[in-house]
Amino acid sequence: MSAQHARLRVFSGVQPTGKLHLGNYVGALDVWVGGQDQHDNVFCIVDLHALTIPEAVRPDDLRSKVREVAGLYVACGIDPAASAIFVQSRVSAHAELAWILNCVTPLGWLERMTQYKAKSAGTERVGTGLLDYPVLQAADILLYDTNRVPVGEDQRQHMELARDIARRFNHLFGETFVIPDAMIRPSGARLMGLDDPTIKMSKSIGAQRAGHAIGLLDPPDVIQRTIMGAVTDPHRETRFDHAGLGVLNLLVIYEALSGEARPAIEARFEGQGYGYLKRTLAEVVVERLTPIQRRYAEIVSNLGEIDHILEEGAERVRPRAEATMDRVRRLTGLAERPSA
Ligand code: AQP
Repeated sequence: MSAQHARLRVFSGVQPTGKLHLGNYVGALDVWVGGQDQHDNVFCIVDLHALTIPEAVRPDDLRSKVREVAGLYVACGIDPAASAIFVQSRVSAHAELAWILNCVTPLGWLERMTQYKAKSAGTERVGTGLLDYPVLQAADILLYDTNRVPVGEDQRQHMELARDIARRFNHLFGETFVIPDAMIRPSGARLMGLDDPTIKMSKSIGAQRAGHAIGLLDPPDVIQRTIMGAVTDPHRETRFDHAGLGVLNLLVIYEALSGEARPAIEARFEGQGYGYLKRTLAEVVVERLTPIQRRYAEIVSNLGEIDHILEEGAERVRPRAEATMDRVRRLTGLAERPSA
């Protein structure tokens, strides 16, 4: 049976690819920080996932991105004393469990994943890793008896899959895995591109198009320019239920960062024009990101400290991962049963 722990176990991760953006912050990091004191936290930098599009991988960039993401975790408020922060590939149980879960996952389940369909569309050669990505993600989560997974809306389908895989394994081999729940904030779990509010703010598109995303490390003038250039519409509608997609996105970002209630936000921006909304939002974003950027600069001035945090985090989680693997190996016949 799964290990019991008094506080809910939370697991989540970010890929060390591209520039982390405001969507990653609002949809994920800020939620992690908000629940940090109540939960038993495991936060991973999922570098094995970054290999799923190998053409995009530059080995030196990957190494430095891992440290950048770790630095941003801490700068955003993840306390390494309260939460384990580690790199996925340093705990080999992730890859081992992914293989075993592959063997219980029907191919059709993976082919249905919308992210796989979107990322493989129009691509001549698709790596098996891209199809298999959600199984590795399920392994990441299930390895730690995770109860809650704080993620953005785009991960909802992968979370359902992780639950299905856990149930199927439990059915085939006996109760092993805790069935995890996604933790998705009611508003702000899917920030949209500022240059195109019909698509989600994304790292890969942000790398190709200035004006798409707000990077967590963007200087204030870039943040202001990006927000002032955001796509809106010819109306002057700033009510959440009536606004066009672009304006709604700005209102949702404002709501997530200001913490103000919707009626107060609507009253603040009513009849003011979009220029005022954008200027006010830019101020709020800069105000939130400036201290994060300051802390980040301090943290990365000591890369040895970041490496230490990551090593210590891996040491903390390895025994938990091994305990799960022990159960899995015994139940599947890969190891001896416990002696009676
Ligand atoms: N636009 C978003 N709004 C809210 N949450 C978001 N997340 C991603 N985009 C948004 C959440 O951030 C966490 C870490 O993201 P990731 O690195 O695993 O996800 P990602 O999908 O690779 O990020 P990108 O920027 O969108 O990459 P590409 O360009 O490859 O598609 C996750 O919890 C995610 O839900």
